[in-house]
Amino acid sequence: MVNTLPYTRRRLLTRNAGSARVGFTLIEMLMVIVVIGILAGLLLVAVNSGVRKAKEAQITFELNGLQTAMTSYKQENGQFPPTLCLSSNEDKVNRQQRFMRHLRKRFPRYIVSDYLTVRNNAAAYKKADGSSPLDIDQLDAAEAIVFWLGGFPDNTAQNKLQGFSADPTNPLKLGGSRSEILFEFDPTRLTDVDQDGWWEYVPDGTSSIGDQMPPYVYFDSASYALAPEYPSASPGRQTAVGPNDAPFKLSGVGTEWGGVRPYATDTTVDPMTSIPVHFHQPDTFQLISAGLDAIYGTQQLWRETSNRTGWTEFEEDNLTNFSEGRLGNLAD
Ligand SMILES: [Ca+2]
Ligand SMILES: [Ca+2]
Repeated sequence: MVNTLPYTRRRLLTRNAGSARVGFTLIEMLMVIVVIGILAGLLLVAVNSGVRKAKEAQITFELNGLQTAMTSYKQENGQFPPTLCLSSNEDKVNRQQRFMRHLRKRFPRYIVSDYLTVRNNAAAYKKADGSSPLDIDQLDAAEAIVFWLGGFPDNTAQNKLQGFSADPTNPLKLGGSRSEILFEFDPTRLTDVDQDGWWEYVPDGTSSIGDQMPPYVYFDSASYALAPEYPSASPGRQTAVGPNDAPFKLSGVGTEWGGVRPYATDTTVDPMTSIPVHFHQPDTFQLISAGLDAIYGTQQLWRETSNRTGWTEFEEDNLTNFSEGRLGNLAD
């Protein structure tokens, strides 16, 4: 319609419209900047939250895979693999006997009567850097996962786990045909932070606070029933580890996660040892990731209800095989 007006009339309309707006005022500019700032902040929060959720989903997925592998392990071998570190206060001979009992159950044709022979056979376990483990009865709550599900490395720079020898009379030797492995470990995430020669397996990525992720840990209920002691010192680790120690936060060589303990369902303790006796998941096992805060926490009390007495903020984001998400979510 404007085009039907005479030329001068159109010029007037255009000039009037233009003179009404010569630019943004300072206040308008500031408002725009503030709005952009708020939007950017919201976007950043959304992105961070999305990244966090994606990382947690990845860990949960892997925990489910580890759980399936442990279940297959029991179907094939009659029992879940033992956690020896639970009993690090236990007499060393008892611990070695428990280890031997499990080996005989799993490899009935592996005829060895003494632990020393087993230990010497296990010395074949060498990593790509050529280092050997300290001792097979020192497998801790993190290392047990890698050893029992993954077996021995192939001794190349790949750090790839190849299961156990298919020779039933010496499953601990290297080379030859191998038994099927139950879980495919990502070689790039095998680590040995405590430098004892046994690998641990860490979740993918770094924590949300920038630390290296602590490894997955595993506790089986049968071991706990036999030796319900929280882990204490093991070679290369700091000593005093007790129920009241600081939360374990992995930040490099020399620190440790030996203090991480299985969850109990209530505060009932053994009167002699003051150790919680009611293992959560009493017939199976617990797999625990410290979550993205990289801290396991100290209270070890699993709450089905909203009563969080004794629950620390560090437990809130822990991921386990006995919950669908963070522990904190399910405690509400
Ligand atoms: Ca290790
Ligand atoms: Ca945590």
